[in-house]
Amino acid sequence: MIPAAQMRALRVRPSIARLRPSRRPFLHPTRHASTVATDARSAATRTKNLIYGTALTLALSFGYLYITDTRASVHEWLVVPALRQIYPDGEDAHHAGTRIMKALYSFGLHPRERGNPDAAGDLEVEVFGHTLSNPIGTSAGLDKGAEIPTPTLLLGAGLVEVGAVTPLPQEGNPRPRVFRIPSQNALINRYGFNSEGADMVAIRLRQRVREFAYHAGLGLDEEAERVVLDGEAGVPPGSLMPGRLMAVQIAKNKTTSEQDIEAVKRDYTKCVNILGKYADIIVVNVSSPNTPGLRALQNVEPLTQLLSSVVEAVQSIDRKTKPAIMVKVSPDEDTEEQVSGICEAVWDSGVDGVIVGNTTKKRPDPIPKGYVLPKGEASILLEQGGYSGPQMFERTLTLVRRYRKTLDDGPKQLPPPPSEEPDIPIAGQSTGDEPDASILGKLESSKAASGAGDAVASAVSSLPNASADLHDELSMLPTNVDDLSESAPTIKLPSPSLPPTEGEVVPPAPTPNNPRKVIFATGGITNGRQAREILDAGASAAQVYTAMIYRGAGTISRIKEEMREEAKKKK
Ligand SMILES: Cc1cc2nc3c(=O)[nH]c(=O)nc-3n(C[C@H](O)[C@H](O)[C@H](O)COP(=O)(O)O)c2cc1C
Ligand SMILES: *[C@@H]1O[C@H](CO)[C@@H](O)[C@H](O)[C@H]1NC(C)=O
Ligand SMILES: *[C@@H]1O[C@H](CO)[C@@H](O)[C@H](O)[C@H]1NC(C)=O
Ligand SMILES: *[C@@H]1O[C@H](CO)[C@@H](O)[C@H](O)[C@H]1NC(C)=O
Ligand SMILES: CC(=O)N[C@H]1CO[C@H](CO)[C@@H](O)[C@@H]1O
Repeated sequence: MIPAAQMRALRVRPSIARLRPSRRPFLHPTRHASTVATDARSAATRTKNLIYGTALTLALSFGYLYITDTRASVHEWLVVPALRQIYPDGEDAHHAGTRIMKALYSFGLHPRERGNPDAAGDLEVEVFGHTLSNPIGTSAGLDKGAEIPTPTLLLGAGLVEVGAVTPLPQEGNPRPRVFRIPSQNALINRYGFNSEGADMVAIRLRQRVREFAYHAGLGLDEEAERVVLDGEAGVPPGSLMPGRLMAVQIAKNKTTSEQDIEAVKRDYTKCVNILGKYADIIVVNVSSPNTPGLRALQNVEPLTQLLSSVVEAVQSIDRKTKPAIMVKVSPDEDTEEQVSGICEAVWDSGVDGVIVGNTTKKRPDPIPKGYVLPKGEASILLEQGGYSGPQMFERTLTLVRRYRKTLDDGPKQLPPPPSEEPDIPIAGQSTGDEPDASILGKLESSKAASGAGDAVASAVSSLPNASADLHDELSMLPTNVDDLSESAPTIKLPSPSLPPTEGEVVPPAPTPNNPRKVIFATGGITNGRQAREILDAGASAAQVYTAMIYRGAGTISRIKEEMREEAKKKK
């Protein structure tokens, strides 16, 4: 991609050259002196032009190389303050930033990480059967409409999350709805899920896939799209870049009542049907179960149902490998009951992981300790909405540790349902076709089944021969029953006669076939040391939002560089 601008820079020289002959006629009338002198002069002119031309070319080339490098400090010290000056409203600045990025990208002038530092492999992490080149990502809200996933990845991110996207377009809350607290490098937002709607975003994502296919020489039609989405182009179908992943976050319409589980399910299902095939990961924004007066288990039920409906919708996505599914949970829902309730629903529904953290409704104390906010900022703190900023970090870290532990403990081990035939529920679920509703009901309520996918996974591993491929499929998509028959057509699960797993009650500890639930973390992560701590606490990726707003396009490269320095210091 480099050539576009360099070519333009280089083209300067021919155009300067063209100037020279046209100047000659002007020189002619005054040409009394000897031809020697004239020749000397024109030689001097030529030399001067050459020097100017070369200097200009070099300046443009270096300027281009500098400005389009994420390591250039202009992004932080010039672009960010300029945007803030020009656009007093945070949302306007954000839109402008997105527009600029889009335009620069289309001219090949976008900032990008140079030198491929991730090639060393020192920051690699395994996620859902993919090797991520690095664990730093952007989080939801930064690119709600999926307008700039590619340039965002080119900033050096291993992961980009677009969305949230709602089934139908909706406005969100009235503006202003984003507020800066510059002294704290913090934001308050109450966007209220403004979205262009799933159809619009899907059109964009489809276009992106087709352009990729076209550039890869596969054509521009539906078949080319299918080839790319089925992974035959050698890149993940979402990110379209090796070693990177793209998550798509989905949410319900505002008018859909949270209490109406069936309606919320329809919203999620619709989003999955429209957007699912373009994602490597589907993220669901959920509320934890906390209806007062209900026992923990009763609270878990609706959330499990909701997540199960997403799992089911994902299984019928028309693509060879299905996206993984994660839920994003609020840091404000942090009681023991809420955390264990969410983890329980994750296990029971077969969701693959949790994004721990978000903005908070609380208002943390300003930093440094004892700092008194300027008046204007103090009043902004009173705005309603979610707070994000570096103060959130410790809470995020603590919460990641708690989720790591609770998820690793596995599903609650409740007593087995009285005297049921142990193998029937597993078999019913594993065929994938028309499972007996009453059996499923028992499965749900027994809570012993640890998620259908997990049961299937362990069952498959005990089959006479589950090929290595199948194992891979499974570890990537632990819950995906349909996938088994689609992607490994030679292996048919013998439906009703799976060998009963003896003992029954104890759900399996994580194994290669029954992978550990994945955690991503978001909330207050601003530097490499923190990212490292978050990973050490059990997360596989650290996502940033607010830090990018304050520190610009180079933030991700910088965080990664700091992680590498941390690693060196330790040695
Ligand atoms: C303006 C703004 C919009 C956001 N929109 C969403 C969203 O649509 N969905 C979501 O799950 N999180 C959203 N978030 C939360 C971020 O994804 C992130 O989890 C949060 O800001 C904490 O991370 P940070 O400290 O790095 O900013 C938004 C945050 C901000 C500041
Ligand atoms: C989303 O919202 C619209 C209008 O507010 C509503 O009619 C619809 O049922 C909701 N769900 C879906 C899936 O469109
Ligand atoms: C997202 O989750 C939060 C709580 O965790 C909830 O308050 C909000 O209504 C959800 N929004 C949507 C659109 O699903
Ligand atoms: C996450 O934060 C956004 C923005 O503040 C908010 O709209 C959304 O409801 C939150 N989601 C969860 C799951 O907390
Ligand atoms: C029983 C049987 O055939 N086992 C084979 C299954 O496949 C693996 C390779 O994936 C072989 O190593 C086993 O011998």
